[in-house]
Amino acid sequence: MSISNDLYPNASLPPERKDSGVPYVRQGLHVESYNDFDPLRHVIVGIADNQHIPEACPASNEKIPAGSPMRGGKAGRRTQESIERANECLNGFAKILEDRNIIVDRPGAVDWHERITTPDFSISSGFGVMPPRDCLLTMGKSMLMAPMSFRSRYFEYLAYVDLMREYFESDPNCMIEQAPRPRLSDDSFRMDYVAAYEYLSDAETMERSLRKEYSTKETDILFDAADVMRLGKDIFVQHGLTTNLAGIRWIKRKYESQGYRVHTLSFEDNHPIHIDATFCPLRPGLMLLNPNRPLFKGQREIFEKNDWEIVEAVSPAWDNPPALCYSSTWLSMNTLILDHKTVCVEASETGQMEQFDKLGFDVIPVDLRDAYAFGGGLHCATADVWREGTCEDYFPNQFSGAHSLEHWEY
Ligand code: DAV
Repeated sequence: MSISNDLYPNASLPPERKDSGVPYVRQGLHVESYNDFDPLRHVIVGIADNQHIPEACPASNEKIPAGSPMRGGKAGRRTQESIERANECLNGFAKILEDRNIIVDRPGAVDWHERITTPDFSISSGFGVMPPRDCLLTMGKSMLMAPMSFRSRYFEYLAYVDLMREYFESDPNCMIEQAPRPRLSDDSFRMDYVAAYEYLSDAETMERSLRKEYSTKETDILFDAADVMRLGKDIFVQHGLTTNLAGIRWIKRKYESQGYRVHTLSFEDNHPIHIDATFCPLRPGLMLLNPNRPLFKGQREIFEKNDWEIVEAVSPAWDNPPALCYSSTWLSMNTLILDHKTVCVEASETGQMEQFDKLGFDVIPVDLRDAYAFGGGLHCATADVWREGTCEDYFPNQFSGAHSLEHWEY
């Protein structure tokens, strides 16, 4: 169906195509990235256009605080005013990157207002495409569209299909891929857990999380791309409410055959969702850890045995996230690293900026807080297309144990 440009003023237009439908080559386009810190050359920055708050679904329920209007009470289009303000932030961020000669693409337009119905479920609307990081996993010269575990995000990959088609035509060495599609039927979730969640205390949800029991079961192969942390040859995947063990096993089987080594990571966190406000690589040899979400026992070892330093992030500047926001205040540590000594940090996070300064980074403040509610921070709002650099071995000292999948199998 054709979509009014008025509703999607910031979306990229479909690429110019030959009569056959083949997109014209974009000269010089290059797809390649192995980590989050090598020099950034080309990136996708999300948009807030026509974003909706969908009805709660089994997977999102676990993340949305009990009593929040986002449980369904507020389902519908976000206010025009909040959409415009979020776009002002996102467009400002894109401009900062472009001024540094980084190529910026934006997602395409998809009608998020439409009800989503599959043979297995139905939900009031889609979500939007502010956080491309959740959906797109760039692994070397391939870009993979993740399965996703929120029902409202089932079709989110559609916003990237035209871009991916253009990348595929323009870089003869790149590959575009789609992970297995999940069903997300009621059988994919622990529905009793979903129902009980409303009434559980923080201590009870923590206990369940430590037992590694989440709303998502092992029925589908599930992962969000933002649960995957790329460090050259070594890939660390967080097991939590958006990524299950089948998802990790799929990632392992797919990428280990290409020479990567895939490890699991778990943190003491009530509702682990996406690793990028929990454990973030800053440059080779340096990690930033959320002090409220310690690593599970034994999981520091691989970092320590390979001379990586783990520093704890300072407290966020805010006591609460903005209204109607899915994420925690720890978006303070969700930054975009431009190279080994330059980092974009949200402009109100003064403590976090100071910490980066002390760690030897040049800090670029970026006004983004008013876009947080649309899907996250600076890292969430971007997806790598190209970073310079090659696939390095940062962990030559390998050992089996706490990071292997077998450790967590049940
Ligand atoms: O701390 O709420 C946010 C990550 C969003 N991608 C959090 C996790």
